[in-house]
Amino acid sequence: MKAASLLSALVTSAVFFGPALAITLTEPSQLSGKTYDYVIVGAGNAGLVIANRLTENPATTVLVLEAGISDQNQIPVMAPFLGPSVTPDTPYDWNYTVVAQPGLDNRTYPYPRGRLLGGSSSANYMIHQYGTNEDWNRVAAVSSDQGWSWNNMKQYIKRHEKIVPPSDGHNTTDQLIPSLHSFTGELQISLPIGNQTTDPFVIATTSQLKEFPYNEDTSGINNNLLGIGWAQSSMDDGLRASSSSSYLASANSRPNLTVMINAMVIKLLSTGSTNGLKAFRNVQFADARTKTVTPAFQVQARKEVILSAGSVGTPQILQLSGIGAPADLAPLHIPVLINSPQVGRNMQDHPLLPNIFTVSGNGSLDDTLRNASAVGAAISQWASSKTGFIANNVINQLGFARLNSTLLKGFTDPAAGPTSPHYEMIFANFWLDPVVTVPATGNFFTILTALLTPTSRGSVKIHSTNPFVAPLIDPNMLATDFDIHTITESVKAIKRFAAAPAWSNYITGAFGTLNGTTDAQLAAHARLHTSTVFHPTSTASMTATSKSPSSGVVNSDLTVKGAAGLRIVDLSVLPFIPSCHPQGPAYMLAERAADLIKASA
Ligand SMILES: Cc1cc2nc3c(=O)[nH]c(=O)nc-3n(C[C@H](O)[C@H](O)[C@H](O)COP(=O)(O)OP(=O)(O)OC[C@H]3O[C@@H](n4cnc5c(N)ncnc54)[C@H](O)[C@@H]3O)c2cc1C
Ligand SMILES: *[C@@H]1O[C@H](CO)[C@@H](O)[C@H](O)[C@H]1NC(C)=O
Ligand SMILES: *[C@@H]1O[C@H](CO)[C@@H](O)[C@H](O)[C@H]1NC(C)=O
Ligand SMILES: *[C@@H]1O[C@H](CO)[C@@H](O)[C@H](O)[C@H]1NC(C)=O
Ligand SMILES: *[C@@H]1O[C@H](CO)[C@@H](O)[C@H](O)[C@H]1NC(C)=O
Ligand SMILES: *[C@@H]1O[C@H](CO)[C@@H](O)[C@H](O)[C@H]1NC(C)=O
Ligand SMILES: *[C@@H]1O[C@H](CO)[C@@H](O)[C@H](O)[C@H]1NC(C)=O
Ligand SMILES: *[C@@H]1O[C@H](CO)[C@@H](O)[C@H](O)[C@H]1NC(C)=O
Ligand SMILES: *[C@@H]1O[C@H](CO)[C@@H](O)[C@H](O)[C@H]1NC(C)=O
Ligand SMILES: CC(=O)N[C@H]1CO[C@H](CO)[C@@H](O)[C@@H]1O
Repeated sequence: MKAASLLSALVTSAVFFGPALAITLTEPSQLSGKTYDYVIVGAGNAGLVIANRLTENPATTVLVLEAGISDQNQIPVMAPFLGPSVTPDTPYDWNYTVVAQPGLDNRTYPYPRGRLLGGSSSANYMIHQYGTNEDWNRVAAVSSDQGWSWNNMKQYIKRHEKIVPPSDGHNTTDQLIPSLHSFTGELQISLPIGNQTTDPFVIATTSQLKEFPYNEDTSGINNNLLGIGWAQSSMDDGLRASSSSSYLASANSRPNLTVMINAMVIKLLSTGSTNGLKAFRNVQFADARTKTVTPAFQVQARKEVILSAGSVGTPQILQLSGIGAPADLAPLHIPVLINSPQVGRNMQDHPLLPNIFTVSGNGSLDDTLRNASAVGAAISQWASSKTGFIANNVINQLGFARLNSTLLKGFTDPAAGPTSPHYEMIFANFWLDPVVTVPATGNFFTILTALLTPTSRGSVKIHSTNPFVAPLIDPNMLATDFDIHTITESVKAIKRFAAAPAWSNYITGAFGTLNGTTDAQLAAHARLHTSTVFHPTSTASMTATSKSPSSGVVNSDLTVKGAAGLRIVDLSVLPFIPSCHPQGPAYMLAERAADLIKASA
């Protein structure tokens, strides 16, 4: 979003101080040669959950190595509405770009990943959900481990979430089902400030059109993601809640937890063997600020190294360490220590398509967002009282839907089950396109659609032995007939939505190529404007423990197939992308992983 550059230019005018993270270390050389029970690579969404849970036991020592910077007092990171300004191409971002995408007319686009404490949970748009019971039951089926089934996983939601009141304190009856939720966990979740101009129109449409029913709780916790309702977000009283502001903040004073920023992990080193398996208990790292691998430092894990570097970083580190497909490693002369052909394969992501309508009047946020003094005033208001639109997320409602039987004809249904959605709709009271700049004039309403069940699979591959050279990232967007068909149907669906009586005095037209009327025109619109919801998964995919590395990278307990002393805990292990925003699943996965690690110690 290019409105983002305006926002980030203005944030320096405001001053705000969050809680201090007292024991975070900043000089990688401080640690060289040290030994810990566990070394976690990546202080991201999942990594900090593990760090917190393992150090609940005061006898367990944990080191977390993070390449990025601190999230401390970073206004764009803390202010909910500024979420879209945290990336791309900022000090908080890895600044990746995808390779040319044939399904998108060979376009490329930025591929943000958080590079700071909290990882992508500090850089994301904060929408919070848990997926469907069918999503989790499919993980259980693929891994032959009932521990991943919904019936077991739902306990981790109780431990994880802490529902808090919305920052405007409004009555949330019918916007969330309190009896299903937890008010005592680690991460604060709340409903938005509900006074956007378009809020009543979105809600009215759910009673005007049977196709778009109202959903009283969009988290998925009631086993129903279908329908449209109020977004739940990881925020509290006008501030972002991330794995850093929650799980790390509450563990940070423990002397047995050490967190090091500016530490770029180069590779894992083989350390002999355990039970006939190659062990990888040494981690080599460098000072990320130097962008060179010398001098290199080393630390050792007594028990395990836990890779939590995310769906891009984790396969990159595995490949650099000689764990991967021989065909990927041979051209770089990296010795194959574990032949694990699925490393970096099976990548999935949710394609995101901004569909923009022109609207009458000036009730959208566009005029305000174009006005530097108005935005500056709003940021100052937020900094002093945490009120105003900067205290809110960028969207208030979202919804989920399935293709019906007619539209599924000729395809094998790729959804996790018959009640899991195929696509999503996200409603924004302004021009919200992460790639295309807002025009200089005009007022807009955006309905972003996302394909939740892509059948395309992509890849992450290194093309240099230098860890500072970004890997080739190929999400392979809209590469199959099903994917282009479904995203095209999602556009037709939101055009039906926007034609409801509720919008008759508001929406004035379809902007740009959204004006298409034929399937071919709308498919062309999709290929021209689709990018990402930033949800890569599955690049170190889980299969049953009995299966060999030819089938997948990790066992059902997340240990790396063929290796000892090495586990992966981040979204790269999910065999299928969940049919929702995946930070909730990342937290659930990490909560169970912590139990698995404690049980095996
Ligand atoms: C812009 C954006 C918006 C998003 N919006 C939403 C949303 O609204 N809702 C939602 O549910 N999800 C959203 N997501 C997705 C979600 O945030 C991620 O899927 C999730 O946080 C990933 O968690 P993870 O633990 O797998 O990886 P991450 O949280 O990305 O953690 C990986 C960590 O490892 C570190 N690392 C990587 N390589 C190295 C290395 N070599 N050495 C040391 N450290 C390393 C990284 O810096 C990072 O801190 C969004 C993501 C982005 C980028
Ligand atoms: C990403 O780009 C920003 C802005 O140019 C820069 O400050 C930052 O250092 C870059 N990050 C990386 C990892 O190169
Ligand atoms: C995309 O690039 C490929 C390979 O260069 C080429 O064959 C193809 O025609 C291109 N497609 C489009 C739509 O330009
Ligand atoms: C919230 O609204 C509901 C339904 O209108 C009402 O029953 C309830 O009393 C209200 N709660 C408060 C605290 O006002
Ligand atoms: C929304 O409410 C806030 C106060 O909570 C107020 O400042 C703002 O003007 C309201 N916005 C609209 C569009 O009504
Ligand atoms: C919106 O339009 C009204 C009526 O034309 C005008 O009074 C008001 O100043 C406008 N607001 C903005 C933010 O442009
Ligand atoms: C910009 O916002 C300020 C209030 O902060 C207002 O006084 C001014 O009229 C606005 N400018 C325009 C062009 O709408
Ligand atoms: C499926 O949806 C399409 C588009 O709304 C509609 O034309 C068709 O009649 C529907 N089929 C069934 C079986 O409901
Ligand atoms: C639809 O929009 C495109 C892009 O703005 C434009 O080129 C085209 O002429 C429009 N078509 C119609 C029928 O208005
Ligand atoms: C091994 C180690 O450093 N353990 C420390 C962990 O933290 C507790 C306090 O929470 C200390 O008592 C331990 O000595």
